[in-house]
Amino acid sequence: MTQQFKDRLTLLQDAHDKLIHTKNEVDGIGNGIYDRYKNPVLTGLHAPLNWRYDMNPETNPYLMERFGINAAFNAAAIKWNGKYILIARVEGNDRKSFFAVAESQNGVDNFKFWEHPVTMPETDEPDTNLYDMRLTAHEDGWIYGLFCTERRDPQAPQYDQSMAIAACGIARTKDLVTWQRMPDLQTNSPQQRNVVLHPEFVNGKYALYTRPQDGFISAGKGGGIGFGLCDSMENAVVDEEIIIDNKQYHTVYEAKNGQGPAPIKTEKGWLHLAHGVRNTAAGLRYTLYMFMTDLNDLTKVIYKPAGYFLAPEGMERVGDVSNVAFCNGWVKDDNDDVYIYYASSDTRMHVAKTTVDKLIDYVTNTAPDGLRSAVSVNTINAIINNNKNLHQLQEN
Ligand code: M1P
Repeated sequence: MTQQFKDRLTLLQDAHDKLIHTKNEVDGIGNGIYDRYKNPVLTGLHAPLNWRYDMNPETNPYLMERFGINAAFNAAAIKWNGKYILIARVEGNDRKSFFAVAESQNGVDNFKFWEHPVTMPETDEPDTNLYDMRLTAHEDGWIYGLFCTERRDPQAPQYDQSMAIAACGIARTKDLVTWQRMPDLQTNSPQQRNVVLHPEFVNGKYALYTRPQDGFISAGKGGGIGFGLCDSMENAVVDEEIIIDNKQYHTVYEAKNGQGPAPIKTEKGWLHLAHGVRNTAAGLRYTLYMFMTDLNDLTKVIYKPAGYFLAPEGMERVGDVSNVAFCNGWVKDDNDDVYIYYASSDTRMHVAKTTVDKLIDYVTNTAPDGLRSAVSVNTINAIINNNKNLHQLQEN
């Protein structure tokens, strides 16, 4: 082993060690709804060195990277054996995504990948690309991972190498290491992404949030967050999808939307976090928004604050697909703290921390979208006038 090799190895190891042991802290005064943290919790550079480098000086004398990791983003999340677990979409320089588990003791820093990425079994129709898992600890005793499986459209003409079909892949596990793969979800929609399993049975059936869509990117006649029931996850078929939260003109979910992680049950209703997409001259803009559904009727939205809950800010705005905030994982702790794991610009993972109480307050007390500028002005005026009255009361 040459001195050059040794020195380079030390530099690489020190930099990696420093990155994964950097302490995180709350960023600024925030908006009172949640606290953002300063550093990303997971990036491509968090990938272990021995995934990326052949450490043998004989076969890799320059200690050059043999497998580049481009990004780590859109992670599912769960609290597992007392640890905060992310199952990230890790993307190689070759543009193929795969899943990899990372864990942290406190949920905000020191996330460390497990030794190997997830080996996800394939169906008879191999996946070209896998991404955006949603984890659900279902009351049937299994942990399900639902994700997007993407394959080239078999109808695509030879000259078109971009036409793809997105479907919902389904796998389940008891230990997050060994996964049982089941057939992909069948629905009446030509494309499916952002499919999420509800954690409880509904009338003895599995309940799924779906996102019917006509094209790979464009929602077309589809779009909206759908809801459907199926008898079994071993051969999951949803015959009917009811749209519970539609796309809407001149909102942050004008072009399309999709359910984020599985909803959180509270005494007031089910808390949902979703992403909304609108088009701009600079391309699509993805932000997160929230709504609440009825405890007894999961298809009924009972609260929905106007606009976005979280939008990409600062460095979050830039990445492989800029201007994107995306969330498919959150953790509710036993003390009702909530860790929201969101990705920025298809590149890295962040955390924002809040509580169930704050989220209920936000969802139930923020005015809904009036869908017209004049209604927004009325909402601001109502706040101003209340504050004025409060001021006068305090003076008297
Ligand atoms: O690039 C932004 C996102 O685009 C897709 O999301 P959706 O179908 O909801 O618009 C997905 O490819 C997602 O992974 C990606 O973050």
